Amino acid sequence: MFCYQCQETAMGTGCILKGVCGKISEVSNLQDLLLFVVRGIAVYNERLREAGTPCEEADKFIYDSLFVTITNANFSRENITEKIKAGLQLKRELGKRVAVDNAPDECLWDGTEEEFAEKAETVGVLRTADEDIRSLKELVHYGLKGMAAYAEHAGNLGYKSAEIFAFMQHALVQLTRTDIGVEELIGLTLETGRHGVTAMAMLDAANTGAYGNPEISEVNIGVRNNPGILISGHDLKDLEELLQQTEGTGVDVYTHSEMLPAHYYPQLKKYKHLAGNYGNAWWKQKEEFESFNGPILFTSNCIVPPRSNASYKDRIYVTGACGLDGAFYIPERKDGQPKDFSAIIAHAKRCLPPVGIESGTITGGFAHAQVTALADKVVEAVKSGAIRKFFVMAGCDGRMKSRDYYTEFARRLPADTVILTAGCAKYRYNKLELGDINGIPRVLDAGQCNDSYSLAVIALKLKEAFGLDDINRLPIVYNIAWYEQKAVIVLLALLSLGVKQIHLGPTLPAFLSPNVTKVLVEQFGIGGISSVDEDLVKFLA
Ligand code: FS2
Ligand code: SF4
Repeated sequence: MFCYQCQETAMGTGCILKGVCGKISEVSNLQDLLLFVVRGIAVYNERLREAGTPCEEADKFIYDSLFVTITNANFSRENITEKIKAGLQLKRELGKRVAVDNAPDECLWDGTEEEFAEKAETVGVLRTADEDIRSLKELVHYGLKGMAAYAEHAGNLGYKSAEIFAFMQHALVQLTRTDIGVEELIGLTLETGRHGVTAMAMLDAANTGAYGNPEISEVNIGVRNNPGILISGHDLKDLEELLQQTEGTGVDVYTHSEMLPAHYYPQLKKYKHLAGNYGNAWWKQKEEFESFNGPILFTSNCIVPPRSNASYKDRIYVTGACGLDGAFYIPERKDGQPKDFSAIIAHAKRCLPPVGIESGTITGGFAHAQVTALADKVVEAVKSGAIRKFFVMAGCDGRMKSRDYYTEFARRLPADTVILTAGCAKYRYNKLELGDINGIPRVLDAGQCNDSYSLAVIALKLKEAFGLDDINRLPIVYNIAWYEQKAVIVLLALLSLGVKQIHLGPTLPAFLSPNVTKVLVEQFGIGGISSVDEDLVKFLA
């Protein structure tokens, strides 16, 4: 195996024996093979699209498979093997419908399960010898994975975009090319960012269309005295159906990590048994799931494989793109019917109520509509000098000790600054008492990493309100934490909107070669972080 797609990659260079995330070598290789098959399907489907007859099943298979390979989504050998088999079958069918001249190996190769392991060894990241080409190809792949996650959640709410499917597949086709150069790949990277904005806007429309605009909300972080189900990941449709099916059963529903922003939506918070947010960011689950007592449902990435002696390992349910050997899989919707959550609900009834680990509330719900409603107040506070600067501290949290930087940075920001956040990075500081400025909380949580679009909209609205011609003239500093590939598409989206001087930490991606990093530094002013002391001086200057 060789995988360097996330921030926690081994030694800061690449996981080669086993993933720091827990992904075993065999699964990592199978994921590479799945991506290889997906690229072949994209080649065929692009031809079909040119002929005016794209295959919808291929559209779905492609984004679903990209999502499956995102960090912490799917650890199941069996599940990924089945996906490869289904992909090969789909590829055969597409091959009967359309001819491809000079077809790449991605189209030509076929094989049985016995042959998967050998082929997988040859189609991973290291298949590309040139480190800059490899770096850019992987950067695009990772951006597409993030985009696929957004497409999948939006798709579950009935929102689809032919433009996004066409671009995703076009990009995958370009990634099969062995003659593609650095310039072309840089162009493709920026194009990925542009389509990332479209995908994020679509997901925003899907979420707000289904559940209303997020509004300022107090979320309980304590527990009640009923059995509960803890739902993690990002899929709001799964949560809604779980809430509908648990209503009146005596089972409460709690959110973990990135499901927290569900509490901000009017059409979700109306459920009285949506009891609160339990615990912290994804990486703390090994301790927090022990004391939750009830079953846990993963709806998307954020899985940490449990230890062999974990008390909760028989209480794990997965659905959607998720996979974990030994976990109970809740099948997809069929014929317009909701998913069937009866097994997890029955399981919850046999469990004790959760043990409280915190008490009190946290406040969130500052997505673009809510902030726009407060715009006059915000603009006034900036004009009067009550707010000196905004710090976009969106992105991911993770296990590394170096991420204490973000808690310390937030704690030491002066009282006339406001943090704009989205993603699980917020757990580094959303329980600090940072106060407010004229009633505006100093931490404005727009939602999930999937809602980072809101931060872009807020910046564009502020630019308009201040009559500026350049988004970079706003008093906003970008100090973003990344971990996995959804943060990659957010970064590319921000670059495509013209945002410069983004600071990315706690470390720069291992997949950026020195030359590619140089381009990002020179063209976009991207930088890393240093110490809290140094950065406070630099960013406040
Ligand atoms: Fe957290 Fe980052 Fe889980 Fe998001 S690790 S913010 O992209 O997917 O949440
Ligand atoms: Fe390593 Fe991250 Fe890849 Fe997991 S996802 S194998 S931790 S680089």
